[in-house]
Amino acid sequence: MPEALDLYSQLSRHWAEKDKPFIITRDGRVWTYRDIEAGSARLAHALVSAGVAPGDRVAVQTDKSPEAILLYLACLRAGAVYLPLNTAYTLAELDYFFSDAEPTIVVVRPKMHGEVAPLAQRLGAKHCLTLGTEGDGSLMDLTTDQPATFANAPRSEDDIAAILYTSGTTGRSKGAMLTHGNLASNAEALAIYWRFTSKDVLIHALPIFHVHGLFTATNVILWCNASMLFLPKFDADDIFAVMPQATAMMGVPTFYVRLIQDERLTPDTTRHMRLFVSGSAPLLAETHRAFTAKTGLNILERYGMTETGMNTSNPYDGERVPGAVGFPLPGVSLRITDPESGRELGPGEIGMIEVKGPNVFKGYWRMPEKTEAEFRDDGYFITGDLGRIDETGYVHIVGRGKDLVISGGYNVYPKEIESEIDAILGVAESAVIGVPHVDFGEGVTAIIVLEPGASLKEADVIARIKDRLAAFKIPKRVIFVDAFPRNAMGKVQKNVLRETYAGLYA
Ligand code: MCA
Ligand code: AMP
Repeated sequence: MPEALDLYSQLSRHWAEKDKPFIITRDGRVWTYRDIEAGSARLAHALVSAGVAPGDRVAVQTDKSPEAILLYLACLRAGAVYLPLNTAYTLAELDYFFSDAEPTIVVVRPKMHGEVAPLAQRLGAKHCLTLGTEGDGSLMDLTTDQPATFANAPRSEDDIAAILYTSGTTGRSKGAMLTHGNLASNAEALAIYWRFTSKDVLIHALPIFHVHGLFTATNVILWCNASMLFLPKFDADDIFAVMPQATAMMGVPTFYVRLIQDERLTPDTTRHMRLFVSGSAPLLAETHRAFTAKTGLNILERYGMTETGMNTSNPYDGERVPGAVGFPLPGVSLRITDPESGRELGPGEIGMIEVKGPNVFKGYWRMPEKTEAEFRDDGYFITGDLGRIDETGYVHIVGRGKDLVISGGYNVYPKEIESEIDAILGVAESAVIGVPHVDFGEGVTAIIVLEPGASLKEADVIARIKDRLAAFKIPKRVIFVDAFPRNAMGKVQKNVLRETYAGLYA
């Protein structure tokens, strides 16, 4: 019989040590590989009993817990499409995701059931179930008496394993369809490139609703039959408490900015660690160097996207260059092109980063035109990031062709915030920009021109939008101006605004 190529089969093939801990929580609870096989089987039965068929979407907005990871595995096994959602998303945002993805089942935090269930029902979900952080909730109730084995739904490499929403420059979020093959190929490439083995113990402090925490971190650990120290969120006390048991950590630059300010970061506290990985946003060269000065260790920076998983990485053995994102991963082709013509550019020239490989997604959910627009005829995906390849082959990201702010590793598309602000009575127009921020890398900042006679204040603007947008998208500052700087075409010059307010969060 040919080997099954669905992600769960590919991961579980590596689980030789069944009694090995997969997840260890801060309070010492352990889920072994045997436990996750049984637990995900019970949850897969629960999903099927709730009416989930292969290809159906299961939308999940829950707090981080081992059971939430089991639910992800259960979806893979049932052939369902896992659709994780940031816990910061508001009801207005959920409305859009549910309308677009039409999930069969919605799983939410117990405290949110009252608010979300009517919305889920109105938008056609069969059930709105709950999952708490202590193995509680109506989803877990459905697992009682379910068998500990499950016949996995047959899935091919090309079937969709997950949809992750990523905002677009137009303000409307797009669901990136990631296949079993996309996720498996990236897990394998990273496990090999970063030398993960079953002896590794990863500090996992990232959220599990984005590619970084869910796929890059968790799938690599699953691929290697390794372990993770599972923390609810980034907390320096927790990180230092578990570090003596760990060998590796993956984080966004904000993790490292915070760690270098902590006097506990020393060669001694990090002596057990073989690898620190950074990604999701640019790691400042000064942060890289400060970390090395304090620990003697070099952070390994890599570059990825929701649509592609990881594309490039600094080398494990060779030089990890501060400010560079390294080389294309094995199997990934990367080129720099002229953004207008698509013509390939030479070494050192700055242009659009395009990638192709088994990691690159299948397309945007129910958006064939948008999908087509972001691929070249020869299959390369246009990332929207501007970069160059230096003479030694290292890729450098030099900016973004897309109007995007990255705050603490979360993407914020200005258009979405501007649309909400522009709808406020008294606002003539707004421009949302990212301004250097010591902690978050970039701070979301709104610049507003008011209608004549209007008298809105910063707090009024925040109050009007905070129930509609996730908290991380809310501007850290709102600034009022008489007029925007414009170019000859009348377009607002955001680069001039970024320069003007560059010192705002210094
Ligand atoms: C929290 N807040 C934020 C952010 N996080 N504001 C701006 N940007 C943020 N990232 C706000 C909260 O709403 C709250 O506001 C206040 O800050 C404190 O909240 P708290 O929860 O205490 O914040 P924190 O725990 O300090 O979180 C900061 C964090 C976290 C550790 C940087 O945001 C984080 O873990 N980020 C990782 C994101 C991530 O995994 N990205 C990967 C995307 P208020 O006080 O007003 O309520 S995947 C990806 O990008 C690609 C594929 C890739 O390459 O990886
Ligand atoms: P997302 O849409 O959340 O997957 O964010 C992907 C974007 O994050 C990329 O297109 C880049 O703009 C940015 N990004 C990820 N990793 C890095 C990195 N190491 N350096 C600079 N930007 C990065």
